[in-house]
Amino acid sequence: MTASATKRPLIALTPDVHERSGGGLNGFLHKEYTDAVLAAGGLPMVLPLTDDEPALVALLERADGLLLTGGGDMDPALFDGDAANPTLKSISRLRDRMELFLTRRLLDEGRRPVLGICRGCQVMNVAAGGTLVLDVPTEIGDAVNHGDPRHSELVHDVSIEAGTRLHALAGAMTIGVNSSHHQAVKNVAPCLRVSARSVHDGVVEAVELDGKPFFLGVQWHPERLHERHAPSAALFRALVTAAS
Ligand SMILES: [Mn+2]
Repeated sequence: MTASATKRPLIALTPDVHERSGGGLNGFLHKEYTDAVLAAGGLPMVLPLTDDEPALVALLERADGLLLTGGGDMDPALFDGDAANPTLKSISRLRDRMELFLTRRLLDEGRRPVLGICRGCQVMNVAAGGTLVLDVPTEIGDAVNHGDPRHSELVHDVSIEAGTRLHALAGAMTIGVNSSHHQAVKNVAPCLRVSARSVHDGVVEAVELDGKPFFLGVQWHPERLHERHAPSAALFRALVTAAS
């Protein structure tokens, strides 16, 4: 039975943060994320930008799954990183608190699925006790350009680990991906495993939890590719199916 033949699962999405020029913050989300969830048969629900934990718990109770979206850097103090690193950008401690709370809650619950995209992949790793590369170009010599402005082009290859959930849903050992990140997973959290690496330089491009529940993060942007890139479409379908 397809997702649309029954009640369509409600997928909560975290908002990105925009600092207004006159002060204050906006929560917003690029349309590609909600379009990709709709195309996969889910109903997207963009969460308010808040760290009000009782409200987040109540919102999460309505949701069947969670999508952690892309955005700025996490505060390195969360994983003993160098807070003075000059490459850091767009840090929002409010967003960090919100997303770590939601992610840890579902990780502890162990029932509903979580998909992380770009920053979302990094949030999953930090939430579970891992660390991040603060800046791929300066910390990883001879890296390919992971900050490629051609956001909808397949700009580098990733090698997928056999036997992972990502391998099962991508249906290939090597796939091309887009890439607009300057950070990446460094030390993988104890409960997670690497499910893909950049072929050229070994940068971690996906992590996941072994077995159930569905808890998978990818470093690329499948929401910008899903209409014409089968492995990216499969990620959203897998999230919606796991939420059904
Ligand atoms: Mn990349």
